[in-house]
Amino acid sequence: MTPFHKRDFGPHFLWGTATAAYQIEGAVREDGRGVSIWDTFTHTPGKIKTAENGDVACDFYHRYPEDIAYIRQMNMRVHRFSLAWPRILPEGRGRVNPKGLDFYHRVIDRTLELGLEPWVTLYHWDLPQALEDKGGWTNREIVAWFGEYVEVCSRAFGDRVKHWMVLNEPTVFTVLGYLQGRHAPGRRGLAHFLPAVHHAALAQAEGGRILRANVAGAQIGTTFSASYVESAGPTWLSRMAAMAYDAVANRLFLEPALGLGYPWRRAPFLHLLRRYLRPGDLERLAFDFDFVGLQTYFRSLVRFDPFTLGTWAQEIPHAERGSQELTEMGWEVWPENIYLLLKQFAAYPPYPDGTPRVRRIIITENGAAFPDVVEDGQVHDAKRLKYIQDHLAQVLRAQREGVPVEGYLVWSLLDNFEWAEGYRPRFGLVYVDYPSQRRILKDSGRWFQEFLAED
Ligand code: IFM
Repeated sequence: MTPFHKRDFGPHFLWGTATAAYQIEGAVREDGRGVSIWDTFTHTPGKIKTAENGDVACDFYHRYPEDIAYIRQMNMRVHRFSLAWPRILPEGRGRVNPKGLDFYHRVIDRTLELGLEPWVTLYHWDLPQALEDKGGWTNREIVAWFGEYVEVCSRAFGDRVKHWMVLNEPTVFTVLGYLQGRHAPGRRGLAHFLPAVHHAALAQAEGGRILRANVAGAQIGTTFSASYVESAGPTWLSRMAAMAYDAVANRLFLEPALGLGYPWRRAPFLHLLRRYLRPGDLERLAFDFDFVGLQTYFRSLVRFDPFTLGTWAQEIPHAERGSQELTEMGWEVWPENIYLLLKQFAAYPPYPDGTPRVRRIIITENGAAFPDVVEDGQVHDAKRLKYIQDHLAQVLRAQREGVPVEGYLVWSLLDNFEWAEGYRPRFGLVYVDYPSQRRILKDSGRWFQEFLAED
């Protein structure tokens, strides 16, 4: 028995699942799709732990009717998915690929036909390679390239799609892709990272403005990776390091969007961003989003580290924290993290006219990877289910304390390609047997089916 009911979350609370194009679609060479930075990266030896790639993935490109039906079967309402920029504009700009648009029209049709709401993410990391060849996110022109892509998508789908998210986790794709080189496009260093941050932050707001202009009745959001940051020690240096880490992990893209500018007081090295600012940019970074997408999996316990330039912070490895449980990703299970983040996100001061800065929060991703075993055609994923239930209890706790959290989307609908980790970590409510592409609804998915069937 869970200590809560569906009705405790309120009649309008949104339930659903989230996915991303490159992680599930496959069909990378079909119907005129262009090459993305993830195609290039996964085919470069040594980049992916298991030497795997997204060429076939879950074959969602062909199996989407059956896959979307699982969301309906679980009695959920929201189907969050992302559009692949190179499917729609194979060279990133200019020529539109009608077959790419057709595919997403079919996905949207199927979603609506099942009585679900399509929630579309515009950018979930699969930048067209042709644009990376011109500098990618480090080139300021990307704000216009991205704007062109948003124009095409909003005009094509805006009559039927009313929920939009501009970027997925900009901190993650700029830190891993342009600072540490662990994700595509594999660049390293502040000289790549800082311009990428500024241009992504500008594109985030610009995308919002284009959607507002083109889509009548749109609900516009964008999503942020987050991890509640704690200082591992009581010293002043440790607390300063935790503050700078929090600035990068939780505030770098959120605060400019909220009209608060970059969090440079908390992380002085961010003043280096000024090098890329042009007159009027600070105002252009702001956009009045209808909702904020919060995505979280773990907390960050941080200590002072004299060798990490910039934040002077180092995260204590999850395995060294004495936690009871680590997920397949090696992440500590610590459910209170989601509650503390919800409180932090909701605590921003209102705009001068009194309207709240953060109006609604949707948990646009939360979930866990654990090793799954198929037994007699079933997957008894008790650990995943407990992780989700414990996190939901913390979401409810925050909501009861007045935080405007109005939805929870599970990462993910299907097991899928987990970027540099390959296919080993399984996050799905639906198990995917990759060689046969057979699907099995896991116990966690069955739990949602029953839980959400309640009045
Ligand atoms: O798989 C990713 C997703 O693409 C972005 N958010 C975190 C997930 C799990 O690592």
